Amino acid sequence: NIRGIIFDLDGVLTDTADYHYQAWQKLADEEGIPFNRQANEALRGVSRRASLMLIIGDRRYSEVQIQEMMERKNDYYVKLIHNITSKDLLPGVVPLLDELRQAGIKIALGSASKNARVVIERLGIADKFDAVADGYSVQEPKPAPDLFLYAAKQLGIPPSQCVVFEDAAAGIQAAKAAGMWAVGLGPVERVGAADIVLSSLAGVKWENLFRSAVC
Ligand code: B16
Ligand code: MG
Repeated sequence: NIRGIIFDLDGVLTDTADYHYQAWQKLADEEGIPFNRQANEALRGVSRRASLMLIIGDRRYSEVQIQEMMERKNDYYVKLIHNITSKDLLPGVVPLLDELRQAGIKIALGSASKNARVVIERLGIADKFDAVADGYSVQEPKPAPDLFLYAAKQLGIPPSQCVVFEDAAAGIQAAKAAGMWAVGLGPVERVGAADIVLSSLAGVKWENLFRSAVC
C-alpha cells in the first residue's frame, strides 16, 4: 500500500544535468583539468563536493581552494538555471503529479541539489509537493539513505510505503538502502538495481505501474 512518492529532480523532473555539465566544464577548463561530457556521466546524482573530488582526482588542493571551486561552479550553474521555465519539465511529469494528487498520494522532492527549491519554483511545480528534501536537508549524500528517509519523515509515511523515482545509480542505491521501492529512469546498465525500470515518465500512469508491479 504505497502512500508516498519521492521524486529526484535532475534527470527525473527536468534535465539540469547539462547545466551542471556546462558549469563543471568551465571550471575544469579554468583549472586546466581534463574533463568532458563522458566524464560528466559519472557525476549524475552525485553531490557537489563528491563531483568536484571526482573531477580533481589525485590533484592536490587545499580545503580553501576546494570551497572556492565549489562556489565558482555553483555561480556558473545558478546563472544557467536562471532561464528555466515550465517548458523544461520532462514529458509526463505534470500528468503524473496530478494523478498522484488525485489518488491522495503524498509527494516529496528528494534531490541532492542545494538549488532544488529554485528549480522547482522556476518549473512552476513547487506547489505540487507536500515536502522538500534537498541538499540542505541531511549530511550524508546519496547513496546513503538519509535524504529519502528525511523526505518520508517529512511526509509522515513509513519508508516501506514510499516509492522513489530516480535516474542515478547512487539514487537507486539510496532508495533501496532506505527500504523503499525504486523506479529507475534510464538504461538498465545505470538503473537496473531498481524494482521497475522505465525509459522515461512520458505516458506513465501510476494506476498501471501500481497494478503491474510494486504493490
Ligand atoms: P548542487 P539530483 C544532483 O541533483 C545532480 O544530479 C548533481 O549533478 C549535482 O551535483 C547535485 O544535485 C548537487 O547539486 O550543486 O546544485 O547542490 O539528481 O539529486 O536532483
Ligand atoms: Mg538525478
